[in-house]
Amino acid sequence: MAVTRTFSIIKPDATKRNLTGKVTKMLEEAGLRVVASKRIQMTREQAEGFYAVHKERPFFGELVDFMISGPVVVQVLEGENAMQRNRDIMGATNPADAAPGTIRKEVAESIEANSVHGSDSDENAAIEIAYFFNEDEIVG
Ligand code: RTP
Ligand code: MG
Repeated sequence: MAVTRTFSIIKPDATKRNLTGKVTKMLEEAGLRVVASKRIQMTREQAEGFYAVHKERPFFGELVDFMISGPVVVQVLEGENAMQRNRDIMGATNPADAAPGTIRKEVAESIEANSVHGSDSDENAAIEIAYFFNEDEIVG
C-alpha cells in the first residue's frame, strides 16, 4: 500500500484541555507520522475559507465560532493509506457513535467539540495541506 499524506486539526476543545500530546500519541500509535505541525489561532476568515464546503449547512456559523474559540494544532500526517487510517482512528463525527479506542470516543466532548478534523479524501487532503503549509515546512 502506498505511503500518502493527510491533513489533521487538533481542535480547540482538545488544546484547551491540554490533550495535544494524547491525541498526537494516538495518531502515532495508529501508524501515522507527524511530518509538519504548528499551533495557530485561526482567524474567522481562515476558518470560513477552510470550511467553505459547509457554508450552506445549518451548523456553519457555530462551527466557525468554535474553531476560532482557541488555538488549534494543524498537522500533516504521513503513513500507509494515511487519509483512511486517520479517519479510522478519529472515529465517528458524533462521539456518541464513535467506536471504543478511537480519538473521538476517548477524548471528544460533543458533535461540535469533537477534538479532531481529518481530510475525507486524498484530493481534499492535498487542498487542505496547501491551505496551511508550504512544501518546505513538511519534512517526511
Ligand atoms: P471533520 O470534517 O471535522 O473531520 O469531521 P467530519 O468529516 O467527521 O464531519 P463533517 O460532516 O465534515 O462536519 C464538519 C464538522 O462540523 C461539525 N458538525 N456539527 N451540529 C452538527 O450537527 C454538526 N455536524 C457536524 C463537527 O465538528 C464536524 O467535525
Ligand atoms: Mg469533514
